[in-house]
Amino acid sequence: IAHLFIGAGPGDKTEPPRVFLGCLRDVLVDSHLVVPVMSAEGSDTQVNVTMGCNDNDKCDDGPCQNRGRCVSQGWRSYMCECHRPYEGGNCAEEYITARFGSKDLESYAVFSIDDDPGETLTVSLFVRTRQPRGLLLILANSTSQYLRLWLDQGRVKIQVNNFETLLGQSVISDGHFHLVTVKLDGPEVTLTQSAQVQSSRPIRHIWAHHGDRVFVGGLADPRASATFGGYFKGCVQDLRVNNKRLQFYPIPSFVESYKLEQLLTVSPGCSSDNACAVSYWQYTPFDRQGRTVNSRWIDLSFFSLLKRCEEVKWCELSPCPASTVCQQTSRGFECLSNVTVRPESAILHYRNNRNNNRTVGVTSVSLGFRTRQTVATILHAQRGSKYITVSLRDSRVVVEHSAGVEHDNSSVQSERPVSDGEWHSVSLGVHDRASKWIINVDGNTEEIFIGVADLDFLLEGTDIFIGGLSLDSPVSFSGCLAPVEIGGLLLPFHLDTDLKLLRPQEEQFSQLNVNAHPHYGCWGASVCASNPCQNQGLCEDLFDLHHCNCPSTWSGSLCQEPSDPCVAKPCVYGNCRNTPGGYRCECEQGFTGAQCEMEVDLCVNSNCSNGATCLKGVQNYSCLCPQNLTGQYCNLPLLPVSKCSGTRWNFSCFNGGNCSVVDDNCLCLPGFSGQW
Ligand SMILES: *C1O[C@H](CO)[C@@H](O)[C@H](O)[C@H]1NC(C)=O
Ligand SMILES: *[C@@H]1O[C@H](CO)[C@@H](O)[C@H](O)[C@H]1NC(C)=O
Ligand SMILES: *[C@@H]1O[C@H](CO)[C@@H](O)[C@H](O)[C@H]1NC(C)=O
Ligand SMILES: *[C@@H]1O[C@H](CO)[C@@H](O)[C@H](O)[C@H]1NC(C)=O
Ligand SMILES: *[C@@H]1O[C@H](CO)[C@@H](O)[C@H](O)[C@H]1NC(C)=O
Ligand SMILES: *[C@@H]1O[C@H](CO)[C@@H](O)[C@H](O)[C@H]1NC(C)=O
Ligand SMILES: *[C@@H]1O[C@H](CO)[C@@H](O)[C@H](O)[C@H]1NC(C)=O
Ligand SMILES: *[C@@H]1O[C@H](CO)[C@@H](O)[C@H](O)[C@H]1NC(C)=O
Ligand SMILES: *[C@@H]1O[C@H](CO)[C@@H](O)[C@H](O)[C@H]1NC(C)=O
Ligand SMILES: *[C@@H]1O[C@H](CO)[C@@H](O)[C@H](O)[C@H]1NC(C)=O
Repeated sequence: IAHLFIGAGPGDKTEPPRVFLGCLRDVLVDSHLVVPVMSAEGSDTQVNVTMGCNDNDKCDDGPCQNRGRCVSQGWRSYMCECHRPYEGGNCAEEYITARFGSKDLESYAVFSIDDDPGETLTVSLFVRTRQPRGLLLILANSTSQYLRLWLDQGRVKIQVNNFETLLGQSVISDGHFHLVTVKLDGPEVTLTQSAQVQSSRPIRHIWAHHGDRVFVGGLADPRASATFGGYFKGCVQDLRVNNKRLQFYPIPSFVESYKLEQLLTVSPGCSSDNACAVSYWQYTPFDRQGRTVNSRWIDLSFFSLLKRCEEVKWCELSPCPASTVCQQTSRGFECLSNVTVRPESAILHYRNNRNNNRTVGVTSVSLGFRTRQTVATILHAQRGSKYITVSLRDSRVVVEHSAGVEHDNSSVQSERPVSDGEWHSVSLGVHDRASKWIINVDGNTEEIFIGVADLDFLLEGTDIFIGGLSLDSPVSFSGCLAPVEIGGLLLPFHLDTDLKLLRPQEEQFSQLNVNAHPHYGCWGASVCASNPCQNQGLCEDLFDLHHCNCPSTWSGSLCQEPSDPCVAKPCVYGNCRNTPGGYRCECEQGFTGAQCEMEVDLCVNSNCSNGATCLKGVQNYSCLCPQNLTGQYCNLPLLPVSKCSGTRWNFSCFNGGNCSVVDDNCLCLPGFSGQW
């Protein structure tokens, strides 16, 4: 009994086995087909042989995750070249990030070098932080810390042999991950950040040996750590010395790693202790469960994944009262609304919460309004001799301003009237080239200030009033206001206590007058409620102004006057005459109808008789008679030339005989006969 092996030899124990990988067909032994044949079930004569020949490149399926590069290995297998920090056969695993300095605790990790890395040493790691200072890593033997890495003003600083230092160019403390690589190659050290060489310099040789230690994030001694910026606060991921990993938390895949000796208050993951929430707590009355005195509450888990207030999607927490629109701002949110201010409500009073250290001054003021008032104060603020007032005078916008210097005051008035009950916008902005101000009304540039405008005082704790001149003065504005903005900050129409969350932005205006009860939204006065229109007139609300749509018989602003119907000239071909409660048309000849709009058809009831044809003429008709009729209405016979009548004077019937029109013969009196 002989054995024939196809595709692999007997007992091939080489690793990997030298087996044939591919397709075979038409394998004949003495004209017996041996391949391909189906072997019996359970037989071991065919192993890993399948019918058909349809293998494809395994890389076609894109097996490598996280942008890993697929490399075909023959027909059946592939290899993924992973990008850092991904690992594993399919690059599906990620090195577990270590969080240092959580809750401002001192934290560090220590690894031991258990081989001889030699003369060339490459240390690389991902770093994420917002702290400009902090100790990243120290390599030390029993006598010397021969390599130190720390952050100084947000940049990586390196010191080799206690002596030679090197500083990165770009700042990495921006909250993003940065791959930092330090290469000590013989007499030179090079710092690379995210594939960009930052700097390099010559050094004295260093040697890393078995037993050396790697300190990450700090040293056991806080004072020693403080020399290099203190304990690191941030995240480290995928730390490597040469090609060996320094894993804080092992991943399932096997990778060659140096041994972790110690891990102090380091935690896995890279959740921050969220700067936003922390600073948010500092000035909000929330308790730690997120509840407040007003039983406003927020879901704290919302913050746990986040870092900065800018990254919180505040509006998703629905912080604004109904009827307002939540708008995300760069560091928080605002509740936008329109508001109706009436003399019976109170002045709105604002103050900015910061009165110092603002780096950017006020370069714009904008507001919108809708009113029918011709004279009113909209906005007023004064600090010492500086002031600004936006008001209406003679239906026009007036902006008065003084920068506090004598004679450096100005007053400008818009050209177009704005008291028409429509929305209008007013904005003041710095003209970009000069330090002059431009006033815009409804997008039209109206005027350029002559003086030097300085509105920064509006942010310096100045009282700002909307609707009047001061808290004690009566409200002089009546109408609606759209959001008012000063220096990019909104003057909210709501009190802070109306919001479900306090606004987190550091800089903000607050509405301070708890007695102001403005009506949210824009509501005109109820001008039609008392139904001022008389005589069934319909009242139309035109915002603080009504209009009566009168029935035809009434006129006047309240439909109070009977209307003169003849004014409308209702008679088309005729004269209009007023009658009690209406009018009458006296038509011209040939016209008829209530408005004399119809031409009279004279033929309809014509006197044309005996089948005569009526012919229409101008205001008249005539009759076209059949042949044997005549007369105006064709009612007279047209006699033929009569034998007897035609001869009446000389051949008339004799002896009293009459000439018959019927047969033109003489009708004789009794006693007479004959033709005549
Ligand atoms: C008969 O009368 C006609 C017209 O009246 C006249 O022209 C004619 O001369 C008269 N003939 C005789 C014979 O009188
Ligand atoms: C058959 O293929 C499987 C999967 O590729 C492999 O694990 C097994 O070792 C193969 N069998 C032999 C005898 O080579
Ligand atoms: C420690 O490292 C430095 C720098 O490589 C070297 O000069 C020194 O001999 C080392 N000391 C020990 C005990 O290995
Ligand atoms: C304010 O009123 C204007 C005009 O009616 C409207 O377009 C705008 O949406 C309103 N704003 C808010 C926040 O309700
Ligand atoms: C304002 O700025 C000064 C100097 O720049 C600083 O000393 C002070 O602490 C700052 N105040 C606030 C409240 O930020
Ligand atoms: C400007 O100031 C002067 C006094 O300094 C004052 O008399 C004048 O009325 C002011 N003009 C305006 C427009 O406010
Ligand atoms: C028809 O004749 C009568 C009697 O002469 C007259 O009163 C009437 O106006 C005539 N009608 C028309 C349409 O001419
Ligand atoms: C038509 O005109 C004639 C002549 O002008 C007049 O005698 C007659 O009465 C008119 N008929 C009608 C129906 O107006
Ligand atoms: C007029 O002539 C028609 C036929 O043309 C005839 O039927 C009718 O009787 C005549 N009328 C008179 C008054 O002669
Ligand atoms: C002829 O006419 C007259 C007047 O109309 C009449 O009095 C007389 O009787 C008539 N004669 C005959 C024969 O019909």
